[in-house]
Formats: sequence, structure tokens, C-alpha cells
Amino acid sequence: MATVRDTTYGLLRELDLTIIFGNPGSTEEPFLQGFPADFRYVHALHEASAMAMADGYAQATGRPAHVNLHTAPGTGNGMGNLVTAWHNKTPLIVTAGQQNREMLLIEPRLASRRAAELTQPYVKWSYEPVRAQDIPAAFMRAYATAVQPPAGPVFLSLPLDDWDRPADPSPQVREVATRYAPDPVRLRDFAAVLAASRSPVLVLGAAVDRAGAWPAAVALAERLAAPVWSAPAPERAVFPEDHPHFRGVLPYAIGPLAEALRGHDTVLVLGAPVFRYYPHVPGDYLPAGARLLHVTDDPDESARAPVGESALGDAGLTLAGLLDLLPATDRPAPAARPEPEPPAESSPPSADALFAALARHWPADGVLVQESPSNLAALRRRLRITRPGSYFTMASGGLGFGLPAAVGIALAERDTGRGRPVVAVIGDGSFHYSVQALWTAAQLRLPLPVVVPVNHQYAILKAFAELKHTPGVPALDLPGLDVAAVARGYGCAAEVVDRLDQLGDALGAALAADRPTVLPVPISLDVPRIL
Ligand SMILES: Cc1ncc(C[n+]2csc(CCOP(=O)(O)OP(=O)(O)O)c2C)c(N)n1
Repeated sequence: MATVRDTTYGLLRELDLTIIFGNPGSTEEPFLQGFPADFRYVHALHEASAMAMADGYAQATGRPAHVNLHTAPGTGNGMGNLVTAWHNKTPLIVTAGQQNREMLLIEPRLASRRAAELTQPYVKWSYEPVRAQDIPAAFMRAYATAVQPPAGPVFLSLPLDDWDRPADPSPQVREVATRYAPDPVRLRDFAAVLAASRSPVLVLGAAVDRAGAWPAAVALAERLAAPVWSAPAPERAVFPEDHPHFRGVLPYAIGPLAEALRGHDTVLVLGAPVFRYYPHVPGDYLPAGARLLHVTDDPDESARAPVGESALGDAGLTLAGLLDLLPATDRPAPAARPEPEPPAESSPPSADALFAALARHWPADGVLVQESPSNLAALRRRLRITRPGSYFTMASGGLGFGLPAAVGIALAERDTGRGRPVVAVIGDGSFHYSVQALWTAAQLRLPLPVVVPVNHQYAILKAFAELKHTPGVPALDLPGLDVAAVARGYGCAAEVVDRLDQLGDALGAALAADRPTVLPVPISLDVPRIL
């Protein structure tokens, strides 16, 4: 007779979920025992890394991923990157073991108290099956929940004594929709507003990239002769950044954002929250006289927007619908933004000079994964993303995503056969939050260069403190850290890049290597302004 374990693995196979990212414990061993030869276990040394590797893998493959964690403490360790997966809208099926049902009443060691509550509110659904036999069907429901819009993580708590129980018949493998089209009446209303607009502007979010809708976004921008901004603090690149209509990334503060949109009468925000702010800089949400149209596939995102009218729908389907409805305009196309001045020379170099050098050596089909907080503006100014699915960072603001996500994305590039080079740029503070991901990358022999701008400080927090007039904050400096030694300890190659004229060769060697290479680059201690 089939066991719950047999039926579950059979279902996972049918759902094409044969990779498990995780870190095992006693409460997971009964599930993992006799691990099937056609499954792969991607071993992370810490649950934060498991979660973000799975997130990166899911985003880069465009499919959900399965993360298996150790009961309450392991789930707790994974929480930071679960918060990020929620904001990233990444479909993850997160499972964790639970102690033996027969002992749960007396709460033995490693029992997860109120397991289904632990991951709230950062999951779409959380469940501990009432009966062992419900586990396979709970996986099916978890899958359907995770992938339906808005996509996101789900959580299952799975008692360790359930796996050898006799199973019910296998649940039906169900296909569910992963996108929906906007209400045609609202779409027509939005198109009419845009058609009558004197000066429309597009603000695009990560959902455009997730939907594979760059060509439609370009077509709409050109049809409307409208400039295009990326929504603030974007987790993906949304538009070819060398396109003359592209204006850059909007500032992530209320007043400055409205200022950047001044002069426009219609603001179409597609596939992003309205808006993702960070420091509080008061002001109006929109410039005077502007009307905001918001398209999202997330009703919660729509409900919490402080201004604007909204339509619910997939970014790609909405763009296609608007293109069907909108005539060409006779407005002149916006002029291209000026190229930035060459960076100033200094020793050690500025982050600006480092990223200008990185851009010179950037592989045409390169994928950038970044977590370089204070220097992000410089990175985005110098290194323009010109192809879809080529830029990833966290939507949440939580550090410890970038490095493991880069590992998951590099693995996906290999598994899908696309083989695009993946390069991570990770601040020397951010580097340490999920640093063990380096070991997994080394074990998987991933040719992943990790460029680490070393400024020995939490520069962005110094910038925030300056903006907010909060002097005297402790713990903003990082003395005594040897990034290269840490990297070597995890099995990576490492080479300090003291001069920028060494960067091209170092990057080339790292991309040709059969293991990750960490490239610490000492940079100047300048603290860029936060806005
Ligand atoms: C999990 C988590 N812990 C703490 C923070 C607060 N934080 C934001 S940026 C930052 C410093 C980042 O330092 P580094 O990577 O060196 O980049 P820099 O600001 O120097 O460019 C910290 C500690 C956070 N965002 N997430």
C-alpha cells in the first residue's frame, strides 16, 4: 500500500517540483529518508540561504520552488527571507517538519507551537494537516495557492510520524491560472484617460518583468510618446534602460517622487505598489493636477494605495489590452536623458568608478543580482540593464537575500540551459547576512563572481542618520573583517581587486572558473546621500 511519503513524492514529481532547497533536521528525516534518485536536494548551511536560493531559483525559472526547513527554529531562521519572498511575490512552497503527533500535547523538544501561525503574516496560506493522509492534497492546495495571483509563499507544517502512514488515493494534479485580464470596461476607461491625456507618464514595476512584457511596455511607451520610470526600489528591471524614453528609478520618498513626476497629467502605474517608499519625506503623493491609474494583480496592493484609481489585472495582459485600444499620438517622443559624466578619479576608487569599470566589462547577456545599499544609485546609473530577466534584488529591504539568491539564479541558468553569466554585487556589510550561501555555490561548482565593494561601514545607515538628524548611532562601522578569507573558508576563490584596471581580468577569470570567486574591491569611504 502506498504511504503518505510515496504519494507525496509522486505528486511532487507530477508537479515538476523535484528540487528541494533546505537544511535538514530530525523532524525532516522521515520525509527525506531514502531520498529518491530523481530528486535533488540543494543543501544550504542556514535556512535564510535556503529560502533565498529557492526564491532566486523560482524567479529565474518562472516556476514555484520547494523549501524544506527544520521545525520552529529552522523556520525562524528562514523568516527574514520569507518576508522578502512575500514582497517579491515569489511562489514558494515552504515546508517544515513538526514533532511527533503523539507527543505534541506535552510539547517535546523541537515541537513547533502553533506552527501554522509562525510564518504569518508573510504567507498566503499556512496549514498543519489535520490527518496524515491530507499531506499530499495539502501540497496540491499549497501549490495552487502559491502560483495564483498575486503569487507568493505558502507554509506547511508536517509532523514527522505522518510519512509512513497509508495514503489516500493521490489527489488530482490540477492546473490553475497564473494571470488574469483586467475588467474590459475599466480597461477601456483607462485607455480613454490615456488617449485624452496631454502628458502621460508610465511607471513600471517588477510585474512587467515577471510577465515577460518588456516588448509590450516599449510598444505602449512609444505609442503614447511617454517617458518611462521604474517604480521606486524595484526588485527587477522593467524596461530597456538604454531606451531614449527611460528616465531611471523614481525616488523612494513621497515629496521627491511627486516632484519627479511634475508636469504630467496622467501617471499609469503598472505592476508595482503605489508606491514603495523608504525615508519619510512629507509632501503630496502626486504633483498638482495629476491623475493616477494603477494596474496590479494584487487587490491588497490596490487597496492600500493612498491615491489613484485601480484596475486588477496581469501586467502583460493589461499592456496588450491597452495597445489594442490606444491610437498612436502625434506628440514628439521624449528626448533621451543625458549620459552621466565620467566618474571622478580617486584612490581608493569611488563606488561610481567601480561600477563604471564593471559596466565596461559587463557581459552582454549578464544577470546582475545586487545588494549594495548605499551605492545602489551609482550602480544603476553606470550599469544599465538592457535585457529582461537580468536584474534581481529584494523588494523587502531585508538584507541577506542577494548572495543566496544569486546562487539560486546561477543554478537556474545552468539547469535551464540558458547559461547566462550571473554576477552578484554585494556590500561588505550585506555579505555577512547569508554568507554560508558561498559554500553551496562552491559545492555546486557555480561560476559566480561576487563583487564586494568594501567600505568597512554600513554607509546607508550613516546616510539615513544624516537625513533624519539622528547622530551618535552605534555599530555603523565594520572593522576587522577579511572578506577574502571568509570566502576561501567556504571553498571559493578570492582575489582582492586593488586597482580598477585589474577588474576586467578578474571578472573574466571568475566567469570562466568552475567555482565561485569573491572579488573584494576597496572603495572610498564617501557616504552617498540617501536621496
Ligand atoms: C536583515 C537586515 N538587518 C539589518 C538591516 C539594516 N541595514 C540596512 S542597510 C545596512 C548596511 C548595509 O551595509 P553594506 O552592505 O556594507 O552597504 P553600504 O550601506 O555600506 O553600501 C543595514 C545593516 C536590514 N536592512 N536588514
